[in-house]
Amino acid sequence: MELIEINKIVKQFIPNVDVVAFSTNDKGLINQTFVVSVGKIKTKQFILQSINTAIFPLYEKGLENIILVKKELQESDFSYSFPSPIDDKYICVDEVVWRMFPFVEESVCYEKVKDKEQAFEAAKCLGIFYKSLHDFDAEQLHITLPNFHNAAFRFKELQEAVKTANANRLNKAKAIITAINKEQHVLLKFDKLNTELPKRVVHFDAKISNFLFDNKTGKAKAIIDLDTLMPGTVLSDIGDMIRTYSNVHGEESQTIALVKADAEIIEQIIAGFLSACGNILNDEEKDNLEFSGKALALIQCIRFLTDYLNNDSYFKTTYPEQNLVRAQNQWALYCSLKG
Ligand code: GN1
Ligand code: MG
Repeated sequence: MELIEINKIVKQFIPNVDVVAFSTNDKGLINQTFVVSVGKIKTKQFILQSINTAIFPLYEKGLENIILVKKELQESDFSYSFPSPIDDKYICVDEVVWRMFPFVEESVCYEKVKDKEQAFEAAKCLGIFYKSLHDFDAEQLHITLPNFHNAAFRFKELQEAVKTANANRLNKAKAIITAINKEQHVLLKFDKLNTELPKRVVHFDAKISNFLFDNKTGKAKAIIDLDTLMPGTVLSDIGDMIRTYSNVHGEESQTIALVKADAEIIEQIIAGFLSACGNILNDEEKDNLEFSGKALALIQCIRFLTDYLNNDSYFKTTYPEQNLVRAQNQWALYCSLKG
């Protein structure tokens, strides 16, 4: 993207300003994100993002979800930032859908969990988010990504991909596919729990880079990346937290032999979350928090492997075997998780 094009888009959100600089943020695997600086004497930063509409075809419904949740949080005592799209609007330029967010000042974003205190902090922030939305009827939200954490559906997608994959990729994926086939009981248990547990407002992508931290105190400051806000159960968020935070070398680590869940981090996630919202959870929810991490690692393993077999049509990649390596990483993590 050129500065001139970025400027044209930004002016549709904030007329009478000029973009003086911008940089690309390549952390997400789906949308494209830029940090833009506007104004000459005193510059101010914003986040400009184009939405991957192939993955989020119901993005307008997604915006309605964000607006509803924002309103509810504003009426509660939720004290963290919840940066939502400027003017509650998305615009379309040359068939690309754009939105802008305020930049959360004096904040830092981490790709991997720094230490167990940080895991506690993020989980506590999520707990307050759940508590603040406890009286909100989550079923009001649109389901913008049907079957997103439906384990049986993800397993079926893998089976479909096996049928159409090219021989070379299928051969490389074979060992993990055989291993996954023996773990279907975990997928069944996860889906069954999801039909039984209370429906809550779920973030559905609670990885560490979706929390921003104060650059001085290290305290959680904001919760971001709201495209996947949907009705769901607590298992999806705590499961994804465990899956991503306990994997201390990160989901992109290619040194598979080193991938192993860190038990202390898992303890801190659960402690931080319960410290903020333990009183709104029922026993079945509490009893299955640790299990959810194991289930989510398996589901994510299946998703990466399916995408590998589908020639990388979903997750962005930067090298040829990346989705296979990601699946191997998740598999190693899964094997090391209790539950
Ligand atoms: C995707 O783009 P990003 O990183 O926010 C994905 C998540 C996965 C994650 C794996 C809509 O999120 O479900 O857990 O990659 N989001 C979607 O890194 O599929
Ligand atoms: Mg996301």
